[in-house]
Amino acid sequence: MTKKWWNEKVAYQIYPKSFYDTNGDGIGDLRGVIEKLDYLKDLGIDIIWLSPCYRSPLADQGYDISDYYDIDPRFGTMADMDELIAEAKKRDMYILMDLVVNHCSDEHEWFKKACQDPDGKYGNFFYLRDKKEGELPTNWRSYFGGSAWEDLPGTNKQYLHVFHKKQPDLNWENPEVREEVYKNINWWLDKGLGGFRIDAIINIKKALPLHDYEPDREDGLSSIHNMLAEAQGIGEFLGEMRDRTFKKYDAFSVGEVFNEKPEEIPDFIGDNGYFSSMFDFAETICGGSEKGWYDCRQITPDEYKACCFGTQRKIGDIGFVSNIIENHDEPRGVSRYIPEGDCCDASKKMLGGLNFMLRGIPFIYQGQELGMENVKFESIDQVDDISTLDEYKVALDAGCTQDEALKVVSRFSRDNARTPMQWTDGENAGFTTGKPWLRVNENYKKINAESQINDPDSVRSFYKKLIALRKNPEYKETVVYGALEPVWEEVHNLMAYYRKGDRTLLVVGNYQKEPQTIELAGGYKKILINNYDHAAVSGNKIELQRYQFLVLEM
Ligand code: TEU
Ligand code: CA
Repeated sequence: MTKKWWNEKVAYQIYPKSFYDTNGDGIGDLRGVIEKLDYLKDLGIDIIWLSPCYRSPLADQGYDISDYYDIDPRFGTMADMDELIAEAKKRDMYILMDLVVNHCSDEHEWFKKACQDPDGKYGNFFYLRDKKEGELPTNWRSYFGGSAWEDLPGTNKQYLHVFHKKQPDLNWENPEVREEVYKNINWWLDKGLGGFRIDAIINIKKALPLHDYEPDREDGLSSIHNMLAEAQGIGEFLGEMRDRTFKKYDAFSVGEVFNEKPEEIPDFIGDNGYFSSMFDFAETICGGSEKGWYDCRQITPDEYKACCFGTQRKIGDIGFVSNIIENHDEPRGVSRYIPEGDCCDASKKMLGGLNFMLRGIPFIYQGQELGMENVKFESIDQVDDISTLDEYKVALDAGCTQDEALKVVSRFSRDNARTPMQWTDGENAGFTTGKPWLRVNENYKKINAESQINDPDSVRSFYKKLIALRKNPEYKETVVYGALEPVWEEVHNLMAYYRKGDRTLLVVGNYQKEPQTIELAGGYKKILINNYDHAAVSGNKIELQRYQFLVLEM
């Protein structure tokens, strides 16, 4: 594996709408990101991924772009963006934008022109089919519920949207569409962007000709996954995109890739892969169900471990995955992966440590470094996210009571991650002086940045230690590039692995509230990280306390 500039970095995801509001309109903005750059630098962050802030109707919170060359006024101006890139650069930091090109917004001019002249140039930018009474072009269910087909306004045609109806799919088979995408990427890279996170990219290749699949729910529709499983040849698009854009700039690209086959991993993230890296979603997928969130379950510590190790084995030293415990589409990692009732500073640090020390690039989602938790929703009216609203309906249709439906969607709601960042214990958690666009989590008095920054025992200080270890010249080679070898894999509620480079580190987490003893083969040199202030060592044995996490140098 050829070493690249981004291998050693630590990345942080910002959801701009909920990060920091500087003008009191209740919506986070780019000036807010600029103001908090020093906060991130102090934490040790190098790469910042911004969820979309392009011009957008925000039907899917910016994942529906109406102008790829503009900033939405709610987030600021292009001048703010330029300043952000420059200020980041001053601090040796890189900005990534979100590349959302499976679809655009129905308010994009391409789509408007397609409506005006569906048989003209822009009609071919989308998947359009003639409308037939009582019959849909295919029986696909969009990710956000209902048919993936919608009437093309003012015409006798329908258009495809695998996500929301305000997110028409772009036709990647059309070379003109691809040219437009590459032009846009290069325009941004010319501005000095570090690269992109690439949204929902697996969806750009459809199985052609479009056709029906076996219905998989009562609604008679079929999940998009069934179509994707059959689609062939996405590599041609992705390779072309790499060569025409990222490669020329040595830019960093991280793909939102879901259903890759093991033999395709070198194509995706090997040397000269389509992307620099891709996210590991094994943990987020585990426990899932095609029926809907109401049928999903929490995963156990042993399953969590199996997912992480499964990915590590699959990737080996082919390349670098990007490791996460949460993002803007997922509930908070600490609420999801720590058994109910056990969420506390020790367990939060353990989970953070186990994930952070995996081989790959660590991505921290805003507030994760504070141990931010899921929200307690009291009513469905408090929910903003389109996906959660759909899943609530799915749960009701499946026979759940309103209370049960609220409970299941609360567990998985994307809004858990989208509540405002908790900066202080003051009004609105210090996020805004106005009315926050989404309710602040009521636990902000207990969980906030201000109270953690100078507390050496805080979750944030613990993340700082993990980051500092990754950057420590003595350990960097091992923490970044060292091989990962699972150990005591079959031991229940214990997750442990070696990282072997020019040194050997043992990373171990007691993933339960009961103590648990491990026995080392030989001695160890020192304890590099500990989420407790001591370790109960006797001879070669260590009695790990409730959710204790250690990194030992062997
Ligand atoms: O997500 C793509 C995706 O496949 C899912 O994570 C999906 O959002 C989720 O299952 C719905 O609950 C990306 C973005 O991360 C997401 O925020 C966008 O909504 C989506 O693409 C469409 O752009
Ligand atoms: Ca604002």
